[in-house]
Amino acid sequence: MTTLPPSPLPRFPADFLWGVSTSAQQIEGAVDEDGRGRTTWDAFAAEPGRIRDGSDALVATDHYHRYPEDVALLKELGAGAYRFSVAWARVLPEGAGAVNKAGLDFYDRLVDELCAAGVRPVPTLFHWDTPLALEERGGWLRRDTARRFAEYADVVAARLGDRVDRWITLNEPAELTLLGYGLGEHAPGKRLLFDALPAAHHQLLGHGLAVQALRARGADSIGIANSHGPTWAASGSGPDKSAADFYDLLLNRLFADPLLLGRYPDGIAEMLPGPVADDLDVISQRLDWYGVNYYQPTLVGAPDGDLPSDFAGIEVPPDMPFSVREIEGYPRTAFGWPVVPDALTELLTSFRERYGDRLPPVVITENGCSYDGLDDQERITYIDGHLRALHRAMEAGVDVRGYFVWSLMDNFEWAEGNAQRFGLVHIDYETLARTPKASFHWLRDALRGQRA
Ligand code: IFM
Repeated sequence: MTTLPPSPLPRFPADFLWGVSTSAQQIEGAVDEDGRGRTTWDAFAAEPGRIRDGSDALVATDHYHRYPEDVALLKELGAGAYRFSVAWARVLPEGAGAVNKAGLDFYDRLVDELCAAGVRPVPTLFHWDTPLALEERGGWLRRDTARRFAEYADVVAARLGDRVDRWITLNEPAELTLLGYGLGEHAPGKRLLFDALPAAHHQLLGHGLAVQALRARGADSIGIANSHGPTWAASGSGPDKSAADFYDLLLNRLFADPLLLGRYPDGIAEMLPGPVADDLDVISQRLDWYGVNYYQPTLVGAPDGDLPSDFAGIEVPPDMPFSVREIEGYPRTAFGWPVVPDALTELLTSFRERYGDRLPPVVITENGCSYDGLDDQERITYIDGHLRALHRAMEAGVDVRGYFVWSLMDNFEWAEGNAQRFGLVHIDYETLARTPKASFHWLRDALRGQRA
């Protein structure tokens, strides 16, 4: 069933970290078990019309109960590492205060199982599932949430730090800011447009405070998973170029500049709640590595009412100073996202140019695609193409240390529900049976080839 692409992959360094990723809300289920608190996504998914296919994440893939089977799949795949996320509300049901021992016990068991299978655990502390109790007090719009996040990081590190040596603080603060607080298409469903910016700053501050907390517990390999992609101007015209620059600022620089340069792009700091200068010292602490989630480039032009304008399938309000255009001439995933491996090389080499020595070693913390079916040849072509593109970036001098596929298994794809399937392993949502797809077998063989 597996059709290998024409030539073997180029060889990556022997110590390159090969992994796959998931997140708690998207796979765990068991939302009312063992004292877990409610999350913003529990509440959001329960609102009629929020999830495109009407599904929810109450059971998801039932990973909470089936994690031994999932770890066995990781072992069979030959993954060197597994990036999962810890659900804050399982550990601290109210987001702060009393620790739920049973919640921590789950991650303890998972980490033990991974270590026994020879798979390195790489936890992400926050992957969008804000405890509802904190959201009701203002969530990431409020500075206090950053402090609570650092306290939570300390609790998790105290319990897992003896077996975990690589940590990720946040996943994609850009998407939570834009989609969750800016456009209201994700939880917590707020449509604040540019008034969402404090949520970006407080997540970054939470990241910095969590780095301090983790280091105080002895962690020495800490990163963040930021989503980035090249922004292409729709034409060489001044208005299109300015619109593309603005979009690049929102998606890329707003989140990378404060972390890597210790400053916000011009004009942004004035729009943020203070004390921003002091916060920037915390935010820009040295990172051991920088996680990049890459999916696609974006073609951006000046606002134009006659052109289709969306962001990842979401309509962009007409008052935005840019319009997102269709990228023609490339294959598309089931989600409609253009498949452009070369843009990964472009992204990484442009980051190297922009940030120079301030850019720590890079790890691709997510890359993947949605396609249907078990014989997913398109996913094989996608991963193969992106690995070759990654290798070209390394040959061009970018220091890349690892690559994680999104995702180990099909899962709850946020506002899309169960309809978009990103997994190497197929989930039957009726029976919860796991079936490795052709891409799983292909990757297993490719990883064997790298180890040979
Ligand atoms: O499923 C998401 C993940 O949670 C964050 N990064 C993008 C993936 C695909 O949309």
